[in-house]
Amino acid sequence: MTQMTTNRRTLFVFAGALTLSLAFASSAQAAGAQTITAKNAWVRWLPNNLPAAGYVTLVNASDKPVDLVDISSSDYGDAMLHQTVSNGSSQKMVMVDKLTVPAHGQVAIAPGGYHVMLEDAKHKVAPGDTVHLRLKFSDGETLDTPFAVKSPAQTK
Ligand SMILES: [Cu+2]
Repeated sequence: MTQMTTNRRTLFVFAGALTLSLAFASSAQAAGAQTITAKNAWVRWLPNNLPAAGYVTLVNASDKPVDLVDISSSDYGDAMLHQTVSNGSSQKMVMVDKLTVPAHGQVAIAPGGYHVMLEDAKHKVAPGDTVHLRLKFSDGETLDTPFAVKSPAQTK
């Protein structure tokens, strides 16, 4: 009797895991491989281990808005979406939880507006390098995006 209960429970857990993985596969399929694409991805590098800023334009090919909800990097310990806000003559940065890419539209993470603050480099990063950011979206899609590292002089 005890044996039967255990077997049944095992089977139940297994069925649950199977359903979950099937649901995951079908949602990834529904989203399509290329709902969001990234273009013009680059990093403004600063010397002396100062935080760098990542910039990219995100294009949404679908008919639904999609939010950028998380950013991580294998090259930096910390990657956060910030917005530069002007306050008269002064500027400050605020954290941004999510950024909406409009349906059939695009959003630019660009100087003067949004930037991806990149801190705590895991290894030496220099102009000419390529770093990778993983962008995660509200539809479950992730985008591994190469960013070209540029010196401040190259971006003027
Ligand atoms: Cu910042």
